[in-house]
Amino acid sequence: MRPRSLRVFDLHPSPSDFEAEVVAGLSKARKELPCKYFYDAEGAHLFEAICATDEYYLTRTELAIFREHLPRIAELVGPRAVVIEPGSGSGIKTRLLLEALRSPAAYVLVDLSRAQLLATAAETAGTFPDLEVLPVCADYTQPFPLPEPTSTSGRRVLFYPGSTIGNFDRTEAEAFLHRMGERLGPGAAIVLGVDLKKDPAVLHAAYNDAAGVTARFNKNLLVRIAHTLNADIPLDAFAHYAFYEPREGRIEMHLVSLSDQTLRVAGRDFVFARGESIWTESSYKYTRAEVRAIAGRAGFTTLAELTDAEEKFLVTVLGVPE
Ligand code: AVJ
Repeated sequence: MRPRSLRVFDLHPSPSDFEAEVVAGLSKARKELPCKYFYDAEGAHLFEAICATDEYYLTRTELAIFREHLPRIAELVGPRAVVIEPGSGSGIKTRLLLEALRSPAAYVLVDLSRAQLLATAAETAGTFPDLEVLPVCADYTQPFPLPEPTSTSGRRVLFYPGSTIGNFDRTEAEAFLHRMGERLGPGAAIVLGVDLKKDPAVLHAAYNDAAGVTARFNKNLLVRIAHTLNADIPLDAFAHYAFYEPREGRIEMHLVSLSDQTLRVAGRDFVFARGESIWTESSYKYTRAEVRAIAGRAGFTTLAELTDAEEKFLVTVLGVPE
């Protein structure tokens, strides 16, 4: 098969953004790093490995919900949909959705990593010859262009699975949904995957798998900084530390310095005391009622709430009123 040429809408996110954000994060009194930078090639690979661990129930549970309820989702979305996916990951869930929909018109995928974006775009175009594939290389937490399909199309549907929304705090999550609703316009839909509040021991285990894959995923951020920002970081000088904070309803993931040490990153010195942490990620958990409330305040109506028997994970379909 001749590969179709794909036009990329490129906002050119650059390595200097990474450097500036790392320097800014490590300069704070409470050091932090943006979790969107976990996903270089190695990080994306480690994330796939996390999804396969026994402890990380999220991916497997969400996939089971999709497998069971896709006909319902497809019915709500309707024919000739334009599927928009911010942060296109490995693409398994997207493939399932595209297969279930009735003659989807276009697939707009938005990702920071150009290599992963192009790989997923090419693969999807190969699998769905009638689909217009429109890759956008951008940081989707910032304003990004929404390319229009050339063919006639139906509903716009934002596909945001995996509980990725959990990386926003609650205020940001609502603001993000609100922005997307305005952007997508009346009649649009969102298929949103959200991890639900549950026994903290289950949550704790999901971010502290016995094989240490999550620890490697977390530390890979330091590896990435060491490689791309010319830093010398002794990896065994930091510990992976993740815990559930029930009042905030979130997993916090940290890298904790095991000694007094100074890291030289991008020509600057960052001083760490023993026990000091870099906050690398939050994963907020919700109740069904909280999701409904946030969606409502963001201007959506809830069209469907799909969950597993144990209510571990929620897939909700939201609509922008016409
Ligand atoms: C991809 C952001 C949904 O927060 O559960 C997995 C990333 N971090 N293990 C999550 C992650 C640690 C994941 N998200």
